[in-house]
Amino acid sequence: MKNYLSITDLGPLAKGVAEALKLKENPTRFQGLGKNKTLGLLFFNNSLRTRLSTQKAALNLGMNVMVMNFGNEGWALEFTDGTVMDQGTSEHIKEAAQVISQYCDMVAIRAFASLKHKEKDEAEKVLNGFMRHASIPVINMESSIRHPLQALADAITLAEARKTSRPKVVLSWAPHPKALPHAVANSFVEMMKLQDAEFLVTHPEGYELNKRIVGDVRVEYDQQKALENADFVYVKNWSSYNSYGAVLTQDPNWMITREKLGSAQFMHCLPVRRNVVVEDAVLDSEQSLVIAQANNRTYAAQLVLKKILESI
Ligand code: AN0
Ligand code: CP
Repeated sequence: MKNYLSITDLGPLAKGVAEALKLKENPTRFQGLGKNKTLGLLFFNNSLRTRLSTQKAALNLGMNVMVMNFGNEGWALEFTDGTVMDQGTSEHIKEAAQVISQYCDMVAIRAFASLKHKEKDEAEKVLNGFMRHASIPVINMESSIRHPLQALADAITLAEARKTSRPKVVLSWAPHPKALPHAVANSFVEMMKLQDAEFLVTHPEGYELNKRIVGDVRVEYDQQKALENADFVYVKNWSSYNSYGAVLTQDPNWMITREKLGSAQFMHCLPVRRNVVVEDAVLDSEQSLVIAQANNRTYAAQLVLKKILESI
């Protein structure tokens, strides 16, 4: 594998999940593979899990890691070709990507959607800028459209926690005071399309995700109906896609409660706002898989790094 931009870059998902679970059994087995190889982690946005789990994965493989926060520490980058750079930006992606390619053997990038301009976000200027101008493999640590390391960790968690061969999995929108990106929900949908499961999405009207990603996945606007007999409830807030970036409602009736969850297992990518998205009683119960999901981020990243190391 050369780059990891979406879950489909991995090849057969079940095989990848099985390999990640093997890595989890003995995380330092391939310590020699990453010797003298350097991973660069570039953050244009905040992170806890992605930053530490990807670093941990690299260390498990014997790699060196360099981390840079572009938000406030790097030069403001320009992404448009032919611009007269007499405004806010100090360095063009052309130079930055080539320079980083000399210091690192692969580069991982986090650059969220602005949620202001749909077309600009969907052009993925940061990720694609590095794809175009870097000469090393590129890994997506959450871009405007996708968060495939999260989706892979979620697939690993589902494989570990499933009690039936074809579980019912529901992706439910939940309220949040801020406008959040669509990437986690998009990648979860893309991953679930590769699973043998009964999968549906529930959200208030106006919160339809990108039709090109959802395709013919069932959408049920009645949350209670959607959650009936669910085995897994994956919860996430996202802002409106059609009214791009808008918070149309914060209706607390969409919060996940213990009563709504029933006997299902609860999933969330974290960070989560307690008693807004989901009540304490769920997060503090045995039915919550959120800590296991965060743990599996390490093995998801480790599988991705290993596959790229094997190709360079
Ligand atoms: C981000 C999001 O919703 O995409 C990151 C989640 C992994 N969450 C927040 O900004 C709270
Ligand atoms: N789930 C996730 O990506 O968390 P961070 O934003 O803390 O990296």
